[in-house]
Amino acid sequence: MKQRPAPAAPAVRAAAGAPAAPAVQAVTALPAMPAAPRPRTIERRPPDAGWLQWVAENRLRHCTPESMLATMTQANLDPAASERAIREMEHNPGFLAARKMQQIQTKLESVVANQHKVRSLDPLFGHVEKRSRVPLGEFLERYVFGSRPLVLTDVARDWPALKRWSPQDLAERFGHLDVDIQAERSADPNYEVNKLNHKRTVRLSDFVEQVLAGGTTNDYYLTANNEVLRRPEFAPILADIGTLPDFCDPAQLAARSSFWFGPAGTVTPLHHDTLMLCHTQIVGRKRWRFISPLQTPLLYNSFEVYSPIDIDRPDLNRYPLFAEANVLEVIVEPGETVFLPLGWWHQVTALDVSLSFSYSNLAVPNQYSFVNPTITNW
Ligand SMILES: O=C(O)CCC(=O)C(=O)O
Repeated sequence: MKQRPAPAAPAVRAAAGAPAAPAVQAVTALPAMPAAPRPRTIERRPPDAGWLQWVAENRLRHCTPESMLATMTQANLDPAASERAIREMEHNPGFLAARKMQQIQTKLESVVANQHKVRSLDPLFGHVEKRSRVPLGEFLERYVFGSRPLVLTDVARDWPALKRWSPQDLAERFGHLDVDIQAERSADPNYEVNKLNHKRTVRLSDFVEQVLAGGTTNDYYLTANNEVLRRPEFAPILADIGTLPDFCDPAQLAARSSFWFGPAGTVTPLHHDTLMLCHTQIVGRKRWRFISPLQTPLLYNSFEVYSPIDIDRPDLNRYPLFAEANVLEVIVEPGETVFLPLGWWHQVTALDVSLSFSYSNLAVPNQYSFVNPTITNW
């Protein structure tokens, strides 16, 4: 705002006929005064297109007209125009179409919620089983087709990787090679969604040193996106993988496996994959948290395969439905293998410096397409 100049000081004069007044010294220069604050006129704008969409969305979320009007008035919108916009929305053809589609979505949500209710009657629901020697037929029936996460304790027991792999071994055998890691994650709450911005190419020996010296942190992580196993220089890593479980196709291992390495404290945020996979812990432990795909409506998935919820610090004011989610939890030890059934949401935290290996070469159909939302301004 432009400052108005302070008004000039009036000249001081003695009134005619009045008793002589004591000599008054004329004030010639007063210090400049800031302009007096003018009473603020609040501009009451009518709701624009963005606000009309806001009205429609919040009405669909069952907000009351009164609460919406209060928010709009607080945001300095014209109360009469806001009240009219809220009232007229009830008859807007676009809004009425959205209401129809919402009914279909609500029906589907009630169908999956009921499926979840029945599944959670299983006395073993809520618990991630750890098992060895699971016969192929039972594995397929109970865990793959039955969609239950599982930890297999024996399938990797004889892998050379378990004896050989360590950060030092990585540095000795592959330290001269460059790898893509994710870095500077701590400064970005959306580091996984923005993973391409965090991609850095580093010398593996330097990264091993950083992990060993850096202590517990989520700042850097060599994740599945590194694609190192597609490079011939890293073939010895695959040679350390022993016999695969009988439900896997060994011919597809090189094309469908990934390697993970990072410090204690890495967190892979809540997301779902679009295929089933196994994830074998070679060094260190990880905490896996799982949520059934049947509870997807509680996870506010509005962008690709991600949920905005951090299971460690859920913001229940913003995401109240999450309070109803059943979170299954298991700590996976070196030598153990997680089986991740299709579509299960998971958040994974490394409890130690960790090396692990994941593979999706299941010998059953394992390519699924999910229709993902891409709403960035939810
Ligand atoms: O180990 C991790 O940090 C994440 C693992 C994961 O999300 C996966 O294998 O799909």
